[in-house]
Amino acid sequence: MTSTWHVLGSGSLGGLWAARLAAAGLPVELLLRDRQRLAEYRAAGGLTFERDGHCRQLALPAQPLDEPAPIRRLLLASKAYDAAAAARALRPRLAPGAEVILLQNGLGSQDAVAALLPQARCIFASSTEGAFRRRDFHVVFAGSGHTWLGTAPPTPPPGWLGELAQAGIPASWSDDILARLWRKLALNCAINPLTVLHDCRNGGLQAHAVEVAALCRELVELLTACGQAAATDGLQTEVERVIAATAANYSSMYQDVAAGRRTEIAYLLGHACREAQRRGLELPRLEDLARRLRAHLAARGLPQD
Ligand code: NAD
Ligand code: KPL
Repeated sequence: MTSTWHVLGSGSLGGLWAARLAAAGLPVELLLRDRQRLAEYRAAGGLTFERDGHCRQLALPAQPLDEPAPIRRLLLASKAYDAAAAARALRPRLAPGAEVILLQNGLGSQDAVAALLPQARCIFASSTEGAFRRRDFHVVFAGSGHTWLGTAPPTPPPGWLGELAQAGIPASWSDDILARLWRKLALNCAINPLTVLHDCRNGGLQAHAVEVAALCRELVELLTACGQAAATDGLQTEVERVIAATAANYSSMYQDVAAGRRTEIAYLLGHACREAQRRGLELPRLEDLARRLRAHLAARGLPQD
């Protein structure tokens, strides 16, 4: 018998997973912050899932975090800066050997959560799917992609991987999930902060190719020093390809800053700079980028971490 998919973070990606799992007939339970949030969810009539312009209302079961029932399988789909607090709140509910899927961008939050949950099997995820919230409890599927899942060190894939296929969630088990996460972090570091500082769409960075190339060289140096040489293969070419392929889009960090939302800088560029410092590496362009980005955030009254 399958375990219930407990989903914390009924935002963009959490909603996207919950809606597809439930539509496939799998048991899903949303975990909401408190009773007030639960009342708002019920008043909204459940979760609205929008795909290709069609909306579907899903009255998924939901409960507050402090419910006592044990959790065996958890999808933690919060922003990176909220993950540790969410894990701390759910720690008393996790059954021994519970599986916790960490669906956060960047690096740093996964280790923080794993340290808080020694009784759980923490599975890291890296996703290129796209979703956004039109309003509370209304999720829009914005772009197809793929999700890689894995543990560090690697372990055999879990039996429930087939449930993701059943739900139409494109996913694969990776024996080197850290390489996937580092590669995505490098892409995000080479693109996202510059789009904020140059106030441009991704394609606008084609006018700053020398700056992008210099950042890629430092990112290759950093990843290599971190034991992730395989993740540096063709990095600059891929960054240029992503810039061209997503030329008309605004990066996620650009969108966060434009909307006055906190960014995940601490888990992207901040993590890169901390790892460089820890290893005594001098990466002046990344350091300067981080300094300029923090100043930009501070000037807008946004958190610098
Ligand atoms: P989001 O802000 O849309 O959703 C996060 C949800 O978590 C929110 O609803 C928030 O209220 C909830 N939450 C946070 N702390 C909570 C707590 N203690 N209890 C209950 N709920 C809590 O974020 P998102 O866009 O889904 O992003 C999640 C992660 O996935 C991020 O790291 C992001 O970078 C990454 N990601 C997002 C996308 C995308 O297209 N949205 C794509 C790839 C990766
Ligand atoms: O992932 C991205 C983002 O905007 O966060 C891309 C499109 C790859 C740009 O870094």
